[in-house]
Amino acid sequence: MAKKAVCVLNGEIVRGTVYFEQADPEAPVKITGEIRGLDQGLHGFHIHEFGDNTNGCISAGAHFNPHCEEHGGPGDETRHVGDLGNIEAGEDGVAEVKLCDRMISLDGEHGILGRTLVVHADPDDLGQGGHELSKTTGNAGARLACGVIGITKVGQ
Ligand SMILES: [Cu+2]
Ligand SMILES: [Zn+2]
Repeated sequence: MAKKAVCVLNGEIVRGTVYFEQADPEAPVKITGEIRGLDQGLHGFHIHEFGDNTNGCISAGAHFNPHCEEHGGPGDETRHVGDLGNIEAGEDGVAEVKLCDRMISLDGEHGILGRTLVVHADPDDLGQGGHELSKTTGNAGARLACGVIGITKVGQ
């Protein structure tokens, strides 16, 4: 059965709403939505391990990584489950999110419900930047906005 989830991203300036939809547990997850208040360009976009925002986005912990892999890009075989790559904002500071991912799920071992979606200040180098943080965070910089992913009504 189809499952649907939503995340309301809240930051000082950056705000947005992102939807996740999965037709069945084996299907890819469609990710759609809109995020505003960004600088033009690429911004790292990840699922972080914990659905905890008690001290802001920092409490969400590291990238969701149940298999202890290195950080990578969404198309890489070696990646964190939570590595969704980048979103791109236009001149107006708005990023239209339209992604499809085969690694995350709304169920089971790769389930993202109850975890945190984070938008970063800088581009994610997808593990290729040669920076000391490339293989852990993609050197994507500060956490501009985040929100916990929750179950929502299907067909909404
Ligand atoms: Cu992140
Ligand atoms: Zn990662």
